[in-house]
Amino acid sequence: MAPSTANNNVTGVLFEDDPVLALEASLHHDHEQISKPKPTKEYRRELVWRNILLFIFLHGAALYGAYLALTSARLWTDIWAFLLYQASGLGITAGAHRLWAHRAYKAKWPLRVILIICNTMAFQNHVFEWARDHRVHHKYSETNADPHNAKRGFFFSHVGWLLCRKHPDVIEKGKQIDMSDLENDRFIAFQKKYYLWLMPIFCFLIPTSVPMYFWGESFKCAFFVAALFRYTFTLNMTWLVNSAAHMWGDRPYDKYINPSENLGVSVMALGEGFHNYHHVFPWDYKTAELGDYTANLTTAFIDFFARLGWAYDLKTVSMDMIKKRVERTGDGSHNVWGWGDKD
Ligand code: ST9
Ligand code: ZN
Ligand code: ZN
Repeated sequence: MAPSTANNNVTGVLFEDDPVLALEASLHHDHEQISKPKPTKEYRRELVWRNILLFIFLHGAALYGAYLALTSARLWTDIWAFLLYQASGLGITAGAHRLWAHRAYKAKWPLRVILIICNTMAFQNHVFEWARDHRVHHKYSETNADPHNAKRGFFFSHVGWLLCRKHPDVIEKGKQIDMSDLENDRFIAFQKKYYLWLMPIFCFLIPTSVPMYFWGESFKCAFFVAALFRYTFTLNMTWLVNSAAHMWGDRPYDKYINPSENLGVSVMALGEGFHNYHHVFPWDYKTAELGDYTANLTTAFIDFFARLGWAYDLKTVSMDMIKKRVERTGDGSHNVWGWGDKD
């Protein structure tokens, strides 16, 4: 199915049925005002030692897993770990992010089942929590209400935000986000209800059991390589979007915001590093201007299912609209068709 440009009107009524797009539209012209974090006197960072210890253990175990992957694991175990990284990554990018958080396209139930399984394999909290945090991130980007506010530094936006209590503004503003679409989604409700059962099965048990059962891998190699190393690696590739892609790269669409075009992050995060574009046009199912697949496996994945008819109503942005925005707020680095070249 051909991508539709029907929802590309930032100021029009076309967003009426989409809270996320409506929010983005209303924020579009107020970004500078919003992006200045106001210091809140009462806030004191409170560390969560349980998480700190768990993440230290996890990263230690992942390093050991990386060592085993290079020295004693079977080749098939390494391939299996790589495939799980891609599949669980798609559960985040095509699932939690583009489908559920942004509603950038629609998916028929078999695709939603695939995505919810892949998403559970990624263990990045259930989709409802992930999407709510992400909607707050877009609406209040780089303010105290942004869960991983990049103005608090690389470490905080990468992982630090998972190691301390949230700023009260995140919770206060988050409660005002319309989540009714996901509250009424039976797949999301099912995953949320049974997450503490489903997550260990899909993130750790199945990834460990398959290599042991099908090609006689040892428990040690299967668990440390395909479960712990693969999980931790995928987490870090995801977190790079919040840290690196909010700091380093060009800003061809809006030089007044920090999210940037970071090709390295895009390759590793399956197409999610074109972050300047994404923050300006969050409803585009490609999360990038171009439909190029080389650094955007997620777009290839969605296009494949669109051909099957399982993904439909793919939203994009018209060339004219992009061009106007590039000329108005871009940093001059946009050189596709020479648009960004300033006299
Ligand atoms: C993980 C998530 O890693 C990663 C997300 C990355 C996002 C990236 C986005 C970039 C774009 C996409 C790119 C994808 C690339 C993928 C590439 C793949 C290759 N609004 O949470 P609590 C309420 S997860 C409204 O305990 P604390 C909440 O409902 C890793 N309300 O806050 C609750 O209310 P009630 C694994 C909110 O105590 C109350 O507040 N998971 C909101 O401050 C308390 O909630 C973990 O490590 C909101 N936004 O604790 C778990 N938020 O009581 C980590 C909360 O009424 N999390 N509420 O139910 C935690 O342990 C805790 O959340 C905490 C904060 C310690 C961080
Ligand atoms: Zn962002
Ligand atoms: Zn987003």
